[in-house]
Amino acid sequence: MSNVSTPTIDASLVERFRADGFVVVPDVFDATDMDAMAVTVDAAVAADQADDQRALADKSRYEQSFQQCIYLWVRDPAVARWSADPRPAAIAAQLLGVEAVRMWHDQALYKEAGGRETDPHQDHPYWPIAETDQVTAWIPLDGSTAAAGAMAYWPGSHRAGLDEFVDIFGDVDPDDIGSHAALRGIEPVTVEVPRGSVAFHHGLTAHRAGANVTSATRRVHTVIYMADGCRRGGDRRHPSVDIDGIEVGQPIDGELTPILWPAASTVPSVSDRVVDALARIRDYRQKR
Ligand SMILES: O=C(O)CCC(=O)C(=O)O
Repeated sequence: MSNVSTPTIDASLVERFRADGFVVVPDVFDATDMDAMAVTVDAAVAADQADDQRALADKSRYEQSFQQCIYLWVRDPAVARWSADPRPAAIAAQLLGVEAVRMWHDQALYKEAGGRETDPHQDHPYWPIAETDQVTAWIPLDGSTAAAGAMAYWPGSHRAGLDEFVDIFGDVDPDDIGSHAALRGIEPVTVEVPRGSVAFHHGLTAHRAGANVTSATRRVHTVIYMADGCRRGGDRRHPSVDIDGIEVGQPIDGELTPILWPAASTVPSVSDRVVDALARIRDYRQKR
């Protein structure tokens, strides 16, 4: 990990992120990186989904938006190498304007061919984190196109005073955050991301993704970063704080939330205790 050069991004990208709540940073990874990352994440997703042979039509409404494979880094050291890559972590720190960032968690989001749209939402309301200094790196392993389910963002929505839980997990259409009074007059912008580039969005930015009308799976890996020093903000359950016993008000600094920038000399890993605890609550996403 120590031999990759870490980018300092142009100030104009930081300004755009601060204004819009999202930004595409070009050429974070080269083609060799993307090939290797895709092979690695594909294998981890296949292992994660091995027991699930259901057709898309038999899945829940939420699962028809994407296969959500969370904490792949914990179970697969080959994925950990990519989830802990110092390049997007360094960019996340620059975007947030902080010295150090931790991982909140990683997840692959594979939208199958024919998969429905990802409903509009903000991320921060799903997380028991007091502060709102989080940013997601959304890394499309093939690049993203509107036809395959590119992301769309409401520019400036992270500054609109909105921190609204939208239940995208159930069987009925959720509230439409796009028609919230705080977002009046703002239209979502669909962003196609070239392969090797990374789209970053703030934890309060309202976003959605289109349906995948192509015949191939839209393959995306993501890493969520938070400023070091963020504290547990409530008792909403979440493995990233529950397993490490982080109490409300305490800084989030457990095994599951390692510092990713400044980069360590070795890829992070967790103890068997944490691996076992995570395996026991693999179905936590259905309980939200
Ligand atoms: O990839 C998607 O369809 C949605 C991604 C998303 O909501 C996120 O990364 O926060």
